[in-house]
Amino acid sequence: MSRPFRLALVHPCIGRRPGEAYIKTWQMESLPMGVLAALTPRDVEVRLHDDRTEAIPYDEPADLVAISVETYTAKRAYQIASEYRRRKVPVAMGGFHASLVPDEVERYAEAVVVGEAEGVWEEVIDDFRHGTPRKRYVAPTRPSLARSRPDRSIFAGKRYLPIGLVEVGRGCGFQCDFCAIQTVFRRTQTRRPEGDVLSELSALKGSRKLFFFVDDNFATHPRKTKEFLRELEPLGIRWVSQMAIPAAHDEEMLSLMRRSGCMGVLIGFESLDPANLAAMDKGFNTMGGGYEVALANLRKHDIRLYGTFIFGYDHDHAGSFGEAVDFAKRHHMYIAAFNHLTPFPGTPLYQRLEQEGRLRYERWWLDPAYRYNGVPFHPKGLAAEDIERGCVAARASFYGRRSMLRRGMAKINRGDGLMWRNFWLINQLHRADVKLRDHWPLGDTGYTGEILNAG
Ligand code: B12
Repeated sequence: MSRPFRLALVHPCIGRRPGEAYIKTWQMESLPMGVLAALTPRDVEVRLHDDRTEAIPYDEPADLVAISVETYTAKRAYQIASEYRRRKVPVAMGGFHASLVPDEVERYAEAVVVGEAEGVWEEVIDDFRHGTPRKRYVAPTRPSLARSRPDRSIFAGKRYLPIGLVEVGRGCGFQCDFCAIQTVFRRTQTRRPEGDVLSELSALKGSRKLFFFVDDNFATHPRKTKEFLRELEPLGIRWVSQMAIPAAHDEEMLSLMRRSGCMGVLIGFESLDPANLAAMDKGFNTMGGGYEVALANLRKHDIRLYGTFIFGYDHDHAGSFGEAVDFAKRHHMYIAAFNHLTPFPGTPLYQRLEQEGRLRYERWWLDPAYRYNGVPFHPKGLAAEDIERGCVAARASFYGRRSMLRRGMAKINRGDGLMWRNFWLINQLHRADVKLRDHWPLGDTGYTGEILNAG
């Protein structure tokens, strides 16, 4: 009898300094790998190696390695691929970066999948099994997500944060100029069958106290979202997700969200300056009376906030950081992110900065001098270093002890026992990350081998 085909799935980390622990807040279940495992024919032997939580056993026999590549993890993914290539194991790559810049990724992979895995992955496996792989596979535009329930058996024994990641829909209808989502999904959203999501949640309910719906914009289709929330309510779970401001002006939506167990949402405020918002094609953030009205609505429905802010658009100035931090503190945000603007390849932002000659590196994600938190372009009005320092100072202030205490004692954050306990844990983790993340390397700095191109 012939032995089964062996597939190794690899989720790369962004990078590491040997001997140092990886960023804790980034260690969550790998849904791309879970979905890939689910799409893989049953007679294939599948293993997951998560580079964020464990060492990769390169010498364990494998017939094919599949690596998920994001822009921040590209350098590390190419290092890992080289290790396998040295052992004559072929590598397939996919994911956001592969979809954004397939010509680059193709240099380091025997096969690259552009777009979603649904609809092409079985063909990729079949071709490798028969020794006839193609160099590039392009997914049909927006395949059905009917078979996208992740196979979580591959997560067994991995030490992920205890939050259940579940997808309801994929994509977002807006076109913010910095966002990789709109570039890859062209402003469309597809949704998993509701029954499938609900049965996945029912099965996980006993082992997860909190769920994270990883949708790019949970409320993209208000009518369908409301239908889903009505079905969700009887399950009695706690959940958090991500959405855009318009939903915060829809009180029926907020009420349904709360009743179905919504504990909080991530909202991209990005900037307090309408001129910056207009420049990023996110003018809709100021709709319906602006942030204060939206935030009052969320408070009224007891929905906590994870606010995210971006710095580096042309109208930012030295005071922008302090203004955003004060705003986040004043509104007692549960957590908040203060990041520099990042030009991801393929986005309208990247093209604009490239045309204006403002990119500091040819490809920042592969440049040996580039580190996490480095501003990879020439901003206007502020120096790149001012933005880097401003972001770190904003995080340090927001996660400072006094701010944590004030926010932690606010009514909105105390309202639920589990979420209140989590508040201290999560804020502590983010507090520790402020220093750790700054200048975190891309790629493993201990990697001494060559980066090997695929044939
Ligand atoms: C949840 C999430 C997180 C979570 C955890 C993710 C995890 N598992 O560890 C947290 C909050 C930790 C996080 C952190 C960050 N994230 Co994030 N995250 C997401 C989000 C919202 C969902 C990811 C997900 O699980 N999707 C569901 C799975 C099933 O979809 P998928 O990953 O796209 O995979 C499909 C295809 O891409 C393809 N595919 C993927 N891999 C492979 C591999 C092969 C071989 C094949 C064939 C196919 C394939 O098939 C899959 C099924 O169709 C995405 C947005 C999105 N829609 O994906 C952003 C996203 C991936 N994150 C992004 C970023 C920038 C970050 C951060 C750098 C943010 C920051 N500044 O700190 C960090 C980096 C962390 C890290 N890489 O270690 C960007 C990446 C952009 C890019 N160009 O690469 C995204 C796309 C968001 C965005 N708006 O641009 N993130």
